[in-house]
Amino acid sequence: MTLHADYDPDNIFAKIIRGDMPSVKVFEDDVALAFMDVFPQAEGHTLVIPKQEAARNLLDMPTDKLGAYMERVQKVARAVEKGLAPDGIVITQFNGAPAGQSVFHLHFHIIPRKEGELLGRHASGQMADIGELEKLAEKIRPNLTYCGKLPH
Ligand code: DGP
Repeated sequence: MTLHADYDPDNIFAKIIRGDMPSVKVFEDDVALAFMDVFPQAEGHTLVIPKQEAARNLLDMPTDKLGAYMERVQKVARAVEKGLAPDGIVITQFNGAPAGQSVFHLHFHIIPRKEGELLGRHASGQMADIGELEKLAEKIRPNLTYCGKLPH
């Protein structure tokens, strides 16, 4: 059911796009916004959301808008890699509450992984310290300009 419900314009990520809710941003243009997850599953956990579309999930996203959005997902993932030098990166996305989705505005998770470190629980636990998120964002931001030209 949650796969095909109406888009709620007051979901938390829509508020972040409008500036009604604060976030620690790492990247923004007219297509996408990337910011630090406040319930990180690993240090540097970053979210990338489309800015113009009222898409609850990947299935809702207009196909012709997907390419430009995914380019931003890759761009941010490359900057996370350059900035934080993880051993691996999980890039994931959930569709519908039964699949694990808790915020119903399309987003990709970029989760840096370190060898031997356990992945934290999804969307739970203690809220991260904003100062610590800001320090991580500062390491990611400078790398965005070196991570591929965007054609759109
Ligand atoms: P999902 O369960 O896939 O819909 O992921 C939602 C993610 O969003 C989850 O990892 C926690 C994160 N999150 C929830 N509320 C906020 C918020 O207010 N700000 C930020 N930055 N992240 C949030």
